[in-house]
Amino acid sequence: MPDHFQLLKTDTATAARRGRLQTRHGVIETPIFMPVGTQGTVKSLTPAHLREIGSQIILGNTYHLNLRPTSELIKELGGLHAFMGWSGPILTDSGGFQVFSLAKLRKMHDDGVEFQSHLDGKKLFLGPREVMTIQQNLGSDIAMVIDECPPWPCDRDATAEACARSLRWAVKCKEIATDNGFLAAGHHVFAIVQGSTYDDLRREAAESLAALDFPGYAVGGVSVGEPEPEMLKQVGATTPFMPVDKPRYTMGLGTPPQLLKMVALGVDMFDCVLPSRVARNGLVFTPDGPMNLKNEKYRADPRPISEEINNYTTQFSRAYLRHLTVAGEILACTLCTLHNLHFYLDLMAQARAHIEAGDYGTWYRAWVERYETGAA
Ligand code: PRF
Repeated sequence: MPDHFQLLKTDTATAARRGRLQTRHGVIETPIFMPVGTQGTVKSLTPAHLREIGSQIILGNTYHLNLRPTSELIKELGGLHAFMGWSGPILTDSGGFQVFSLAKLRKMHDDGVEFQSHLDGKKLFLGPREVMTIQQNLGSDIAMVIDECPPWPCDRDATAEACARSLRWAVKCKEIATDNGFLAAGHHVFAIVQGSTYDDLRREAAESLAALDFPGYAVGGVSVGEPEPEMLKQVGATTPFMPVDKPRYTMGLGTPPQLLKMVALGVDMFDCVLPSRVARNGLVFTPDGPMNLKNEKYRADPRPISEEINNYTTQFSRAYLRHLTVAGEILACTLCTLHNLHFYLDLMAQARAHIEAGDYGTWYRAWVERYETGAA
């Protein structure tokens, strides 16, 4: 058992796991959701808000922070934790995926990807050396390797090529992090398993990466447009071949039921912009499904978003939250984001408690059933 990750309990009826991950900035109890702070801020919240709702770790983005204000500047100012006033753990994505979703004029090379900044058109390059340097400048607690995420759908040959390139890049990232002392200093580097919809390619990628003994492993290339059953099938085709004694992370998803279903498949860590993004549009989560605060039916509704949830936002009426949302007030973003992130963090706290109690399987199925049939 590696000393940075403790597997405290594995569920018997599902593949759910209860774990504990040690980082340079504290311990993370898993399963866990990581609020997304792409630009060095979880939009509309202060670090004090994040702590109040129980955030254990947040996510930052190499691609964005390196374009602006640059990782060199952040390093000069003491690293990302000091720069943004967040003293807890930070995971950073490597930037390869964001190049594909945001940048212009991309060109793939064997040693990295060439692209034009979506901000000012400047020509840039990201390869293993660059992403590891940037994440070291940021002071990331968990740095991701650079990978190539195939689009959906993607033919088998192109997928195999992306897997081969991602494996070469992962080897290089680990070498760099070993040689420059990043790993020895207690920072973690996670590998990413690609393979699109091809189970055998995912298995091969997972096994090759497992042999390299990374501190953690991610499922990449899911939730890129495929239907939910396909997404879950891919996660389920990957987790059995990931090391049991290392944390597992699915990148960039999903809805509350999807998180619970992935926990049942043996995933420990999640991030997603969904709860914070939809909050800014007046959509809030409840145990009976999502609630659109813009709906006219809440105009004079004195009740909180949910009687069962206790957070800062649930002291206010639906009518007040609807008013703020319809009026386009900044406070609407803050209150709805607080609520949605608290909802996700609390859902993971409930999952942890039920894995410990040994009834995760029955609990999560009942939770999903209520959420999916509810009329919030
Ligand atoms: N790779 C990286 N970041 C990601 C993804 C990926 O495949 C995804 C896909 N779900 C989201 N973010 N590096």
